[in-house]
Amino acid sequence: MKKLMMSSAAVALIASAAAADEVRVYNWSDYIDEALLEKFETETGIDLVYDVFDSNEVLETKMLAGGSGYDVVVPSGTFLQRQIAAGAFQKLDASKLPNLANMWDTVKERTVQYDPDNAYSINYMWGTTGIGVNTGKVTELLGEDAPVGSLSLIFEPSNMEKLAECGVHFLDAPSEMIPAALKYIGEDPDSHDPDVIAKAEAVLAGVRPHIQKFHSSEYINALANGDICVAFGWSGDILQARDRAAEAENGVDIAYNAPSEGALMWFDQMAIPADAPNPEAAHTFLNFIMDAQNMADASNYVYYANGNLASQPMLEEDVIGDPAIYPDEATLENLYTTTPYPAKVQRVVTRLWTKIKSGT
Ligand code: SPD
Repeated sequence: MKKLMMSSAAVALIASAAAADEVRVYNWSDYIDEALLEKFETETGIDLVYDVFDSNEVLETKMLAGGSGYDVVVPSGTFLQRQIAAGAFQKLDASKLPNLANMWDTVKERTVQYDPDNAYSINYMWGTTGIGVNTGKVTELLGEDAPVGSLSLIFEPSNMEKLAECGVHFLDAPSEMIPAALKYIGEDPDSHDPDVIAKAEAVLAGVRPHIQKFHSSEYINALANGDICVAFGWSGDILQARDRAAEAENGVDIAYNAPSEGALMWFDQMAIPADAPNPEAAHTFLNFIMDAQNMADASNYVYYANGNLASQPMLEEDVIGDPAIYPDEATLENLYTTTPYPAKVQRVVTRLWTKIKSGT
């Protein structure tokens, strides 16, 4: 058998030829219609490798370590801000993104707080963090007056003690759960003061025995199948659970509520890692996603709002007309945003979260 010997220059040439035909995307799970991924490959001839995650913390570890091998990733704004500061991303080349013209100033004006001038990122979708309930089961256990739209449903031990019978999931996301616990006790959800953050520990510890699981994606099917009755999770995911249950005709009725005390509003931003193997194809992917029809198809499928104004005429009425997805002015006023924890505070948060999860 003949052995093929290649110079390192030849190996590099072959590797770059492969990269020219491939784009590697790392996005949140349950966040796109797979038909769009096929459409991208057909329209552009570029092979798409599409991997998913369900945690900003997991994505951040990869971004800060470098060498992820991804061309496009989708951190939420607060995490993006910290990663830009660490040099994890490259600036976008607007000349390769004609569909930037489709983007919505109202969202761009909000995302500049994380990415000044929106120089490194484009909004993919945005939403809120709130309460998903199986209406029938929660009413059965807590009565008609169950506080389904209040954080007291999940942070008041006497409620949680009863709900434990039918199953409660919390996000495995300290950057979401700590602000919510602080909001519940009237503290600033964006506090970076370790003494204030410690107060969230008491709230979370008080209900810890009644939480079945900390997980950031399993709750969609668990709610839809009736395996759990409450999840504190992301708006569109809970609305997807509602639809999966309706399609299954299993008698499970799921509803989403942004907490009346105030809900976290977040923005998931598409960005190109500084060391992306194929930035050219990354720009092609971003421009494809920003097409108005493509973005409308994505939102119609996953029930999240997007930052693309031109897509709005193509949105289904149960998306653009649902204030849980496109909040009205009154709801908007009751939403808060957060800023990245500095490294020292992040360590406090990580320790607290490990302790809460382990239940010690
Ligand atoms: N299944 C898609 C979920 C997207 C959630 N984005 C995370 C927001 C974090 N603040």
